[in-house]
Amino acid sequence: LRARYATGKDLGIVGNIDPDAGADEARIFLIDDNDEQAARMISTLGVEAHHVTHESDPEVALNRAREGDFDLILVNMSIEAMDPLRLCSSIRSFEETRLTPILAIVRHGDTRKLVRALDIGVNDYVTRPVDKNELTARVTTQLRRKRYVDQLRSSFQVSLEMAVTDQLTGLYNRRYLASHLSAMFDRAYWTGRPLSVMILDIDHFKEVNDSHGHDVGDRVLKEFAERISNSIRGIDLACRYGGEEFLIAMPDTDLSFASVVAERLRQEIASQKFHLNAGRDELTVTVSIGLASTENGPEDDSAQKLIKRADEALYTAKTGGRNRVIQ
Ligand code: GH3
Ligand code: MG
Ligand code: MG
Ligand code: MG
Repeated sequence: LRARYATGKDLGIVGNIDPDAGADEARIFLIDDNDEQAARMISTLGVEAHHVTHESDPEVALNRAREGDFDLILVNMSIEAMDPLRLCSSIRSFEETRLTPILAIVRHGDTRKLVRALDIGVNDYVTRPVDKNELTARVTTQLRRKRYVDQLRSSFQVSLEMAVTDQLTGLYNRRYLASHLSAMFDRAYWTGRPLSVMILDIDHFKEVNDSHGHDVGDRVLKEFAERISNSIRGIDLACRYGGEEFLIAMPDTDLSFASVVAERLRQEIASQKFHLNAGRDELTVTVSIGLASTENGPEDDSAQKLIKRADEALYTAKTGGRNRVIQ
């Protein structure tokens, strides 16, 4: 998640869609069993510095289309070894080429085939004999559109990830937790399986900031989040709940198992020192943990109540002396 977020950010694409970015490096796939016509098209497209791959066997072409990561696929609609309409609809149905634009090459006057091709999802067409300028113009249009859609999609992906991710730690943020935890709760409710929640609050964290500075505090939070991530299962949900507070939701987990996990985590935090300043300094950090589980009683009728009870247990852990797990 973090890697993709960083990649999107590096591209600088948020709010900055430029359909001409990288315009000269298009990969075009030409499926045509008419070698003479194919050669003419390749030389026309070559002038635009596009990289053209040609395949005359439609069966082979289907596999190459899926593997080639092409920006545009040109299909001769008079190809003989396979129904070209079936060829186009297969290209549309594959996950890898679902969104790849298809430009059909249609015999002049073959309106019936053209209409069916457009119906299947072919994006545009040129008629045979192919006019060089028209081919270039229509290819350029499709490539621009493809680049625009690609950029929109990755920009949307970045926004989506930013909306659910805590910037400092890379964990989910509290906003995401709200929606996801109630879904987890509903599932636990209907399946009758336990759901446990633990809230972790670093002890005397203000003192870490006061004696080592805010940057060191940030680094401790990052490492703390990493240790949490490394100690939970794939189905568990970890989020940064507040400044130095974290929440872990564990589906299919009863209170006794959750307390084993929490106790192991507490001990690991307290015993493994946090390394600061490139390993020159070490710092001991402790954490207090409050636990609650759906199996505790019928009063657990919402995710909010579950959190509230974990929070109350955390308060007891704090007032009881910190560095402990309370359920
Ligand atoms: P307690 O054991 O009662 O939890 O004591 P505490 O000092 O951890 O609790 P308190 O709530 O008094 O202080 C939390 C501190 O966490 C205060 C705040 O400056 C710090 N903090 C919150 N968010 C961040 C952050 O993103 N970075 C850093 N460095 N510090 C943060
Ligand atoms: Mg706190
Ligand atoms: Mg506090
Ligand atoms: Mg604290």
